[in-house]
Formats: sequence, structure tokens, C-alpha cells
Amino acid sequence: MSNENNRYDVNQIQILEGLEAVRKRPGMYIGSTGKKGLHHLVFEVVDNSVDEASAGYCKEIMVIIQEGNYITVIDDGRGIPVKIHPKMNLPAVEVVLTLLHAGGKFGGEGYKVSGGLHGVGLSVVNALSEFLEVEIKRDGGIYSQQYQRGKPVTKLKKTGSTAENGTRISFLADSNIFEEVIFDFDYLTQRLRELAFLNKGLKVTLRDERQEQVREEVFCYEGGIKSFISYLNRAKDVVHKEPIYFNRTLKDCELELAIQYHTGYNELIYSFANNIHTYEGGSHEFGFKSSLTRLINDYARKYNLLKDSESNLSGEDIREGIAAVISVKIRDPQFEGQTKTKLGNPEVRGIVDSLIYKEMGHYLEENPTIAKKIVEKSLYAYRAREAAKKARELTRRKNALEITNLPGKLADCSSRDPSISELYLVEGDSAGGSAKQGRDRRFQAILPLRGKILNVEKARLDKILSNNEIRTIITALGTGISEDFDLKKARYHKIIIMTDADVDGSHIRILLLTFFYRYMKSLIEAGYIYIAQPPLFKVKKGKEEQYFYTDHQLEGFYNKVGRNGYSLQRYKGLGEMNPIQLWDTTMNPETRTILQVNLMDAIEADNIFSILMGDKVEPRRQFIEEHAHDVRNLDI
Ligand code: 0RA
Repeated sequence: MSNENNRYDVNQIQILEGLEAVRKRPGMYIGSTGKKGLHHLVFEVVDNSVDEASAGYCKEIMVIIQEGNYITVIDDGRGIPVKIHPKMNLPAVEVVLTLLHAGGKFGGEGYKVSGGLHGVGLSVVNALSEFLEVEIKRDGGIYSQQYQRGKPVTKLKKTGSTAENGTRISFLADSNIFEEVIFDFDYLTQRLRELAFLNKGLKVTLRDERQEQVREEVFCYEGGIKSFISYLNRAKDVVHKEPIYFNRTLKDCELELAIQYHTGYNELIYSFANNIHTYEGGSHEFGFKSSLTRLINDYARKYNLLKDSESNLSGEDIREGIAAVISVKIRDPQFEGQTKTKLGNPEVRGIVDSLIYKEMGHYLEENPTIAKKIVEKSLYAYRAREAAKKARELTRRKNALEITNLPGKLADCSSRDPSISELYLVEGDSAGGSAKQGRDRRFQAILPLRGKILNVEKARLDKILSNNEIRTIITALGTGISEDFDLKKARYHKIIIMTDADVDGSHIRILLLTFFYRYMKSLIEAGYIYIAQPPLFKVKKGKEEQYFYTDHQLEGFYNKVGRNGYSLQRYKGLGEMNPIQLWDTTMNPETRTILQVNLMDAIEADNIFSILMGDKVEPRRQFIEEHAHDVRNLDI
């Protein structure tokens, strides 16, 4: 055997082992085999097309969901190279589709921007697809090849001639791997819209051909992240009409920033590195925050807008009511943190800081009216914060938030070990009653909540603290709130939100998540917040009873056994279950499913919350209308 052949064999083995590893432990490569992982396949392919766009070669991307949940992604980029890869002795496209981590561009040339969480490579999508077909237009020809479960079943063939360039990838996710292969239009919409915002001028189309009535959305924003800000603030009254915007490059770091203040109180910062949403922030976000704080303080001092008695404005004061999108593109992004969504690269902090200080400094000098409004708003926040601090000290002295005064409505558990203790936040007194009877009182505590807790969006901290339901929650948790928050004092390491599967229920859930996100973020970061999953249906035949948690599960059951002789009960609320049923289906740790909430879920809830509770009527009407057909879309 010649050396060449030897090498070829070694490469083949390497490829097969790679694909096998992906199929054996898909979670390692795409996070999960649930909904998120499934949709990740689409984003993985799209990210490659977006890379082509970032490199300046692709103007349009189209994603089609076809019958049978077949996905097709088409772009007009350069097309995946088809020439024989000298080292592997295979067409380059075959290497890209079969070799683990060959997703990157060969040789490391050009502006490779994808990375981190995404960028696991097309080979992973291929390995996890029952069937995949690639068609490439490049070098004057049309080429195509087919695969099954990652392995080529045809050679790369030239099927025609064309002057065009581009790539089309169609795949059918493997139903042996994924829990269910059904794509969610709205879920895909979210990310595709985001990508269109982040890549100015790129046209992204999503088309759903599964039903006779084809559904299509086109996203294309000439304003880029400036349009993103307008979109985020669409339900808000804004302080200045035009977002503050600039795009600059320094030392290989491209920074795009858009800011717009609104009249509300919360801060919303979306940061991205190479098109990846950095939920956990990182160096670019640090740079932004420190620069903005310094800049506004310097400006306020320069124009004598601070009284002598007033110390520096804090970052929090300055960011009250801000919506900001920060997007950086860098050569070699390092993603860190629990969910690999925190930008590491230390050099980025200084670059972002100095770019913002300089560019936004110019902006403030040129727009003194807006600059003064921002300072005034920050001062207002500063004074309110001082007042809130005093109010809080007062409350604290009154002992109202001390653990010694546990709320009467709380049915506490006997355990004092937080690591095994659970707190159920239950919607309504009647479900609360069932939960109290059904629970295992050794480690499960129940706190019934009455009605909508409070419109946290419009209220400041001092007001929030005076709300009864909120105080009850804070007291039960034992952690304190905001600046006084102390995770170590948490009395339960599982805090489980249990609401009805209807609009009111999801409303309360969104509200609670928003409250936790804004005032007790570390609870979410620590993974202490969960959502209970009560069943939606009970099917009964004689003595035999079975519960189902999704429409899909129920359908599956009917498909297997038929409908005859079964009576169906649809649960509208938790109150319809007796204590034993509630325990069996939703609370028993041996059999229940509870969903752990992560920061991304909470941010999403916060978003929905702003729309539902914000100042403007139209976006709310639109949101409710869009989701009226499927209430479960509200589910987080
Ligand atoms: C490898 C190298 C080059 C482009 C691509 C892959 C590529 C991949 C995908 C996936 C979907 N669409 C895509 N478009 C391109 C660089 C090609 C060159 O240097 O000409």
C-alpha cells in the first residue's frame, strides 16, 4: 500500500469515528435532542450562510420548512468548494460535510466570524440527519451529492451548468435521535429576524410549506441594529426619536452600537459577538458599561448638571430606561461561562470602551438637548434610588422582611436544608389547597399567590416592595432583594412556578420570571428557578387512566391504540385535579418533569412582558392576536 492510501484509510476511519461520536452523544454537540437541539440544526446551516454574507459574498438566505418537516436552506454565497481537497483526497464539500470540526474555512484565511456555540460544523447536521442533500453552484457548474446519517450515498456529481453561485442544503432530521421532528415557525422567526438585524441589508426569508396555506416572512433591515432598537422599543415611549448609532473598527474589532432611552425603568442590553447572542455578557458589555458611566458623569460635571452634594451617578442610574444593542465582530472569539455565552477576550473591553467614549462623546457634544435629557433621567433615577434605599431601611427596621416573620400563607416544609427544599409558587388558593394536601411536607413548601401579582414594569423598587404578593415571595425566599440580595440565604434551591395552562397562567408565569430576572437574577443564574409541567389531558377507559402533557403525546397515544372507548378530559386549571392527582402528575420528584429556567428564557419572558405591560396598545394587540390561535406559544 502506498503512503497516500494509508493516509486515506486513516482519514476514513477518523471520519467514521467522528460521525459515530456525534450520533452517540448528540447532546455534546448540539446541547440537547429536544426542541432547542433540533432547531439548532437549522441555525448551524444558516450560520454558514451568514458567514458568507459577513465576508461580503451573500445577499440572500432562504429557509424553507417543507412537508414532513424537511428543511431547505438556500443562499447565494460563493458555494462550498468542490475541488479535490489534496490532503483528504476527497471533494472539499465532502470533507466539510463529514469531517468533524472541518466547518471552518480552510487555511484560516478571510474574516471567519462564526464560532463558539454555533460553528460545530455542517458535519454535525449531516450526522444527525436521516437524509441530506447538498447542491452547489460554483465554477460554472451545478454539483450535487446525497448522504444518509452522515455517510455519502452518492459521489459528488456535476448535474448541469450555471453562471450563478450558491449553496442549497436540504435535510431531514433523524427521528431516531430527536424527541420529535417538528419545527416551530415562531422559534425560527426569532433567530432569523435577529440575524437580519445583525447583518445590515441581508435578506432572510422564512417559508413554511407544511400547510396548503403557505406562510412566509421576509426580514431585511437597511438600518441594521438601529432598526433592532426601534423594534425592541416599539411598545415604549422614547426619550429621543432617533437611536444613537455608530459603527467603527479599531484593532481588528468591529463595533456596532445602537442606544435609545425610553421613559420606563428597566434596562435592556443585548450584546452579540460574531452574531452570537452573549446572554451572559462579557468583555464587550463591560467595556460598554464602564465607558457609558464615565462618559455621562464627565459630561454632567463639565456642564455643572450635578449638585455639589450629589456624588457620582451610578451605572444603574445611567442605564435606567436604556435599550442598547452592542455587536462586535472579532477574529478569534472566546466564549466562556455556564452556557458558553459570555465573551472572554480581555482586549475587547478596552477597545469597546475607548471607541464608545470617543464616538458617543462626539454625539453628546453635537446633541446637547438629548444629552441633557439623558443626564436628567439619570439624576431622577439617582434620587429615586436614594429614596428607595431609605424606604427599604425603614421596611427592614420594621422587620417585615426578616425570616422570623414568615408569611402566614406559606405552608413551609419541615426541612431546613435548602439544597433539598422546594418552594412551589402556586396560582390561586384552590390549587394552593390541593398542593398543600398533596405535597410531601418534609421538603415541599407551598405558597399560593392570589391574582396578578403586580405590574412590575411600571413600578419602581420602593413601590414593588410594598406589594403584598411580592413581599410574601421575598420573605419566603429569605434572600432579600436587589442590592441586598444574597443567594446564600435562599431557603430553597428549587423554586417551582406552577400555573394553569391558560392565558392567565402564562401571564402570571411571565410576570414572575420577569420579576426574578430584574430583581433576583442570581436565582436564575444559579439554576434555582423551575417551571412545573402539569398535564393537559387525562384519558380514561374503565379503571385505566393516563395523563398527557402535550398535544403531540396525546396524538401519539391515539395513533397507537385508537380513540374507541376512551374518554378525554382537558385540564383547564390545576384546580381540576385533586391532591393525589396533583402529586402523581406534577409534584412527585420520581415521576414529574420540571423545566429549569435559564437566562435566555427569562430574557424572553422579560421581552414578552414589556409588550404585554408596556405603554403602547398596538404592539400588545398585535401580540395577542398573533398568539391567540395557539395559547401554548406563550409558554416559556
Ligand atoms: C467552506 C469554504 C468556503 C465556503 C463555505 C465552506 C461555505 C459553506 C456554506 C454552507 C452553507 N452555505 C455555504 N457557503 C459557503 C469558502 C469558499 C471560497 O473560498 O471560495
